[in-house]
Amino acid sequence: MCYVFMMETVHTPKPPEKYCSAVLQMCIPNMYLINLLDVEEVDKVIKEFEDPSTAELLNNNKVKVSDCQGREAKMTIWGHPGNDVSGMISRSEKVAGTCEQLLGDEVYHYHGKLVTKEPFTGGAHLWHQDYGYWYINEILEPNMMTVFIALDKCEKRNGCLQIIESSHKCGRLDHKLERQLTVTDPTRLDKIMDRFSMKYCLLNPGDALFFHCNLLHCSGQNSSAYRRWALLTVYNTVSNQSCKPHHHPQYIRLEKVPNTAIKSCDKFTDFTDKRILVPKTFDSKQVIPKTPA
Ligand SMILES: O=C(O)CCC(=O)C(=O)O
Repeated sequence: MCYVFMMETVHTPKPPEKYCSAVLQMCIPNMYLINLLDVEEVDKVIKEFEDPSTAELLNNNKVKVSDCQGREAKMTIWGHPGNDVSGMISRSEKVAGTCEQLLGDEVYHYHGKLVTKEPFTGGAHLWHQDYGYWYINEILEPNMMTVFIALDKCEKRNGCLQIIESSHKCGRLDHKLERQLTVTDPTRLDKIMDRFSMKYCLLNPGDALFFHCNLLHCSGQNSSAYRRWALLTVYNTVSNQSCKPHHHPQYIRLEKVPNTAIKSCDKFTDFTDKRILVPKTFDSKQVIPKTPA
């Protein structure tokens, strides 16, 4: 496994040593983790999401939001990692354990999602900081992060992630609601773009980007013939629970698993424990019944 820190371009075969959150915020602008998942692991999670019963469940619960460019951004969101293959990824040492090291505190699973951009129709995600959303949920500190895991090749033509390097150093920016999308104040965004560089995150399946919740990011539409799916998994720190109950879970101890649990997991259709967010109501308490194996 090879870690590449953008900017510093440090290649190291080992997971990073302990980083405190100040280091994450100030010194590690963005981090690519190349080959987070190997081919077998990627195939397993894709097999899970393409399984007809899982696909139906995911499709029936897709959150669809206008991208203000004539299409919709689509994703299925769940609260808990669960015991299926994707849950093992979110609970694994190489994902959750790395976030714990980077954030310098015990982490819990804040939510996970499958973001789907289908060929020719995939919608865009406008410029935002994830903390732009989570601030509204009354989470007081930006001590949170997202792991973006490419399940398909991510290229410019199919709407890869774009980031503004080091933009998390600007702190939390004002966001406004564009239909249902939370987007960064455009005047401030222009100024940030004059000073910081924008990068396209060109990723192979299994590559991942670990990024701070104040890092500005977006992604374009998919007008190509190539699907772009990504698994995103989000962590909050235990001392940073939200002040108000909302559609994402409060602290529940994350039962981490060894990395080998991804390959040994044989649960492809069991979403019982994941608590899928029901889009219309945003009522994550609704329990989706177990789908037949
Ligand atoms: O998957 C993408 O292209 C971006 C998703 C994203 O930024 C989000 O869900 O907050």
